[in-house]
Amino acid sequence: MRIILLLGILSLFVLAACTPQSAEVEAKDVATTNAPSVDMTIVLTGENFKFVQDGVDNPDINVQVGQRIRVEFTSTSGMHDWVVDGMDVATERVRDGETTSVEFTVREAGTFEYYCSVGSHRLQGMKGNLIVN
Ligand SMILES: [Cu+2]
Repeated sequence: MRIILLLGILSLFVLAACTPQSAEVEAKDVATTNAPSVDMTIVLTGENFKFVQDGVDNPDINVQVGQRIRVEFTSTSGMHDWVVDGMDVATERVRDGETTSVEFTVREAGTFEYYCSVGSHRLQGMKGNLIVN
């Protein structure tokens, strides 16, 4: 009887010592690894052969190093995409009425040409400048 009581008390100590506290830690880690929030959303349309933002053709787009940028791009006529020269950034190609988007974080200051990579659209003037300050 004494032995059984002793074992019972011992097992309580063992259980208390082994109770994990790692569940809370893991939950915090998950919360901090969510996708970064967007600092600026740029809405652009494309047509033959120019980009338009708020009625401005091939606008200068000004952003800052460190910003998370989202570009929402819609073709209003023809097949187009939006590509940034010198950055690993490009949307899918979309046709009339289709919308796509791309998100990226700006890493480097400078002036980068954005353009449409379909056919000879870039040569025909479908381009502008992404200016990073
Ligand atoms: Cu195009």
